[in-house]
Amino acid sequence: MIKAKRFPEKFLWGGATAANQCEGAYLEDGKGLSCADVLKAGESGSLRNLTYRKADGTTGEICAFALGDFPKDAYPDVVEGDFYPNHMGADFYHNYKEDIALFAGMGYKCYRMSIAWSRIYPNGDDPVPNEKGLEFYDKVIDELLKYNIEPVITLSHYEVPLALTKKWNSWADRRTIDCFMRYSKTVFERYKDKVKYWITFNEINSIVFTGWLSAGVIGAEKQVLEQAAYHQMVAGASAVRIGHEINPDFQIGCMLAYTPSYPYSCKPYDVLGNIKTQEQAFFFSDVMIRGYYPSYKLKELESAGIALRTEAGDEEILRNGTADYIAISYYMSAIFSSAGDQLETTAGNMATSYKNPYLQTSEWGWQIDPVGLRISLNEIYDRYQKPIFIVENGLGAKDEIQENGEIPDDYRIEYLKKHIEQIAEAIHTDGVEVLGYTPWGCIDLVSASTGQMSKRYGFIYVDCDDAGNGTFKRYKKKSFEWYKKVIQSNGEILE
Ligand code: BGP
Repeated sequence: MIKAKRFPEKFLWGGATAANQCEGAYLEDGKGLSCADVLKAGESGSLRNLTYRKADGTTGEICAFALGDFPKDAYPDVVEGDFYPNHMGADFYHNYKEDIALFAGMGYKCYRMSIAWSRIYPNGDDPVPNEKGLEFYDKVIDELLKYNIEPVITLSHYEVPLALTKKWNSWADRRTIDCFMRYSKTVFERYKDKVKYWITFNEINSIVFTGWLSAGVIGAEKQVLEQAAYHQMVAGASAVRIGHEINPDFQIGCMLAYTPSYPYSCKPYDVLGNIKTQEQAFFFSDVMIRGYYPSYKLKELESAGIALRTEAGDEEILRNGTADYIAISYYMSAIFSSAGDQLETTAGNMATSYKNPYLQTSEWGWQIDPVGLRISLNEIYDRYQKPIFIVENGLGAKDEIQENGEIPDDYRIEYLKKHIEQIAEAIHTDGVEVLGYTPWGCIDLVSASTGQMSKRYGFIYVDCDDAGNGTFKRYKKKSFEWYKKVIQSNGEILE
């Protein structure tokens, strides 16, 4: 039996989901459309398309991860007859009581979820919030608290109200900051005595790879995406300040999709290029933790001929709204090589990577690297000395129910065990402050990148296939009982 060291007393074990991927009920109780609602499933595991409608009524689709050629006279929209997996998700909206009871059955200390902005402000800029939307989250949060599960809430997880894209291309326009502030204030005030942990934007650095999922932005021009990222960071810092005014005990984090990058060789240009690659993610946390645009970013913008549109007072907002902790998702590591195309590539979270000969990959080509998680924790903690919350990690796999009803997902247990061992090392050997661990998709849900249900991450199986057929009944996988023991022993028993 592997015995890891016990984790800190208040370590937050739990699981993570996002509203757009698990709730379903995409138009129920006054919810508006969001940027996730126009995404179809990708063909056999490839990246997803979004659908659009042109002014003359004709419709079409385009890869949501490459919007450079988005037609000028079109807007993203739901097209009758097409199938949109997020419209049903895992139907958490109608099953939240049963699902939370299952989370409690595993002994969760926390549950990372997101609030769908489009349930609260269906058009993004409505003058008053949709009470029905708030009532749903009242019920979910109260249900969690009933079991002493601490809610950890992401304000914006790949789910911008679609109306804001139609109006002014969403985060590319400064007016979206005010809309986001109105929304944040509404939920901060509503839950000020019930929720302590908040995250502003899911994987804020993902805007580099997907302006659509991340920010509801059409276009691939650097100018547009840099401006949208700027607006999100000003909004994130404002949310931290307003949140602390509403409740000084709030812990408000920023979040990165963290993929540590290794130089392919000790060639100085591999090492230098690797540093520059890592700055693409660190730029976001540098702003949100240190409170200002770093010099390397200013130089990069200058040499790209980009002048951001800013307003007086922005610098102060960024300086005074630094985040309390850093949340990360961690799935894989990557490699930087100055040799370019001569190396074999593999798929990854948002971006392709060079293949690392020392690592295995998942069925979707993501490189499995538990030590990379320890490396990440060290790199981030060394840079900021702020607590880190691992709010996503996990293995997407095709689980099969056996005839006897069991779902033997030993590969997932193995994956998570190896990662937890490395977290223990980071805490006990390296002295990193880690707040908690919430494996991704703790109940099966729709994949963000491919739209598949069959890319499953959960401890709980949901009977639904890629075409939305199934009973939506919930089944415990083998990993369910395993994770329960991990939590019960506070990380000491990993077998
Ligand atoms: C992260 C997202 C999640 C989630 C996860 C797994 O980047 O924050 O929303 O989906 O990746 O990715 P996928 O669903 O594409 O397998």
